[in-house]
Amino acid sequence: MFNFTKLTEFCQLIRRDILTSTTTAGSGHPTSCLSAVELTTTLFFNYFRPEVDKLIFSKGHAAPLLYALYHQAGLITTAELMSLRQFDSPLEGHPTPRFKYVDVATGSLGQGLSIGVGMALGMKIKDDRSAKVYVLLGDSEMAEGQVWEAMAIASYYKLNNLIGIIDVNRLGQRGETMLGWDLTTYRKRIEAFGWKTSIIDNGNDLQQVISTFKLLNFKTLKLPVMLIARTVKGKGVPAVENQNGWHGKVIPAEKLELNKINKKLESFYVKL
Ligand SMILES: Cc1ncc(C[n+]2csc(CCOP(=O)(O)OP(=O)(O)O)c2C)c(N)n1
Ligand SMILES: [Mg+2]
Repeated sequence: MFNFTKLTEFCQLIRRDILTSTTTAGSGHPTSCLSAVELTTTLFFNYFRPEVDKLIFSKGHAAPLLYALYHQAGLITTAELMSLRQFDSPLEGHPTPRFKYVDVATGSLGQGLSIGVGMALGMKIKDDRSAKVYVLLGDSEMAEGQVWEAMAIASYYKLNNLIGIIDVNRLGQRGETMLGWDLTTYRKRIEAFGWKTSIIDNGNDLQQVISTFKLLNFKTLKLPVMLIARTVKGKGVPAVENQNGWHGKVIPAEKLELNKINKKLESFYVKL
């Protein structure tokens, strides 16, 4: 387990990785990555075990965040990270199994939870008791009917080894989602589908995220769980935070002052 200080450093480094890799590539979805940094960093460094568990980015356009996590874990090199979206690079704009830590291609929104259900069911059949499946979903993605079909199946089979996280950053591709930041309605609907839920009022507050994960106590779960977290799209780049019109757009290098960011963070550079 990493402590708060270490996870804070990871979050900073991961934000830098997201921004440098997408700005260098000249395309990608940095604002969609930035909202989920605290959620996924806590999960990845304190709970997720790459050799045992499964991690599915159903909101596949946040692939640079996934690659940044593996980079900070020391499992891919900086050169690999910076090859994002180049021809012949396994780090495609959306995750595919060409990247060695990914089992399934995602990016066509709505499909990841169904895949997670299949994996979680498979683990049960194999009696693989401690293995878990984690699925990251976007809030606009929740409009996809397939997500709700997956939820119905998951509770029917009591898949207590399946954990979903919804990154409720209020925004979709072009404007506010149907529910905006109405976490209570998400909760009511998801519980009606037979899931346990847990709300995180500020999913960009690392301490809150850590506490919520601790409280969940994965060992005693009886049902699939959905973490519903209110976040800010673009978190960490004030000029674009919570702004419509920045979906799928890279932050121009001159806005980022990348050299300054790199210099400032150099002393934090850590590897597992
Ligand atoms: C089935 C499908 N329809 C449309 C798209 C295009 N698309 C890519 S990202 C996106 C918006 C996603 O919003 P949200 O789920 O809230 O994720 P965020 O970027 O806000 O984290 C859309 C519509 C897609 N990838 N898949
Ligand atoms: Mg969204």
